[in-house]
Amino acid sequence: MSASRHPALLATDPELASFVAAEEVLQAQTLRLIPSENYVSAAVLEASGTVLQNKYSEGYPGRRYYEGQQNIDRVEALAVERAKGLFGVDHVNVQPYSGSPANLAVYLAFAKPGDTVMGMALPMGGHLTHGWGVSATGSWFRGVQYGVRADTGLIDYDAVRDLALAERPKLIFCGGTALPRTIDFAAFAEIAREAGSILVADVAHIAGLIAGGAHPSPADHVDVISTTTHKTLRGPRGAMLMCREEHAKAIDKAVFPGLQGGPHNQTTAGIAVALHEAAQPSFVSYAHAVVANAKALAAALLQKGFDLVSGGTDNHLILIDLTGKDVPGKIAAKALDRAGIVVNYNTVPFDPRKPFDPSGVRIGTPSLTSRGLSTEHMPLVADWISRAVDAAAKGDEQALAAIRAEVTDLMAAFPAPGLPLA
Ligand code: DSN
Repeated sequence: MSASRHPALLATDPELASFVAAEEVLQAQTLRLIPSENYVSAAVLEASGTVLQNKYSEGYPGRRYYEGQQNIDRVEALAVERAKGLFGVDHVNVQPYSGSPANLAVYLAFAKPGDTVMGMALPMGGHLTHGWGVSATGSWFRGVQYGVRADTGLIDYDAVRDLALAERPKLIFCGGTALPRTIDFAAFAEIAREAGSILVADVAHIAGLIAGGAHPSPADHVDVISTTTHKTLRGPRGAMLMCREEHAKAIDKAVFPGLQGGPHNQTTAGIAVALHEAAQPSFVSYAHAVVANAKALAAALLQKGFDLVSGGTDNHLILIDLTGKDVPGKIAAKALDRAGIVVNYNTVPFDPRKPFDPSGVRIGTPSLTSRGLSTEHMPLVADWISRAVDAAAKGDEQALAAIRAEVTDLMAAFPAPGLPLA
């Protein structure tokens, strides 16, 4: 593998080109289990690196503040139409730069500083932008937070309802970043209706599963759907806001001119391609395979004696609670990395440890499924994880190196989309 895949970059800036080439090798040779990551196709990569990069186009198709938008308008309109068809929604804005700005635009559209907003607590599996204290959303707004039950690890919808009725928040967010179970959008909708709140489904993690029919859709239940485009949806790093027609103006105005300037047109093009790919029958198979792999991996990990938050998974994500293994999440994650298995350390609900050194490890199956690994490989993946955690406990670097060699071997047999062959 060499940097000659990018000859102009290599000629102009060999140092930077060498970093990119090294990243290509790393992504090709490792088992990537971070549930918010994926491999985009070569087509998405190409679309994201086009001359659309050269354009400014503040405004929306047909209503721009710059001339020369003949082609840009068509690109953005195509992305919007594809998203509307795929997710069954009235209105889509494809301009948010990423998930956090998309969520901030929702606040701008519906709330005023100081208003009460409600979301899942970050350590319980929520997201920073759902009103958590260290985020602007938690300091400019009054965040009240719900969590999961200690005995089941599942969202306690009665407690969510009690909190919503007591606080009457302007906004309620459902969804998060470490939720291994199906979100009951209908239950949240009923609660939001009773509380008089705008309901926002942040489906960043599961958008691809929804598109592929492997997770229920929030489209009929919520006011706004917020999503990134680069996780299970397998597009470039960007975001979309989707809503019913009645909220279209408020959302568009909040994104531009409320929060952002010119959209990143090269990203919009990549999103359009990813949406086209996600509308194909093969993506339905992909989404279901992601879930099947996650369930098979969870079952294999349970057999190896791991504790999983909520006892398993319904989606693409597994949260391993390492409390019983006496290896904290960070030490395990770093050892797994040395073994060629890339994960992130994560808090578990009611974690006695601090977020920068928590008790859990978060894993997921979107990337390995994109490479074609199937349920038959999941016992081997669980075995590697188990051996690496044991090796971490013993400080056995040789064992980690041996796992890394096995991982590299298997990955060579499953080329990654968008990457050169190792
Ligand atoms: N950083 C993303 C994740 O890893 O889940 C959420 O924003």
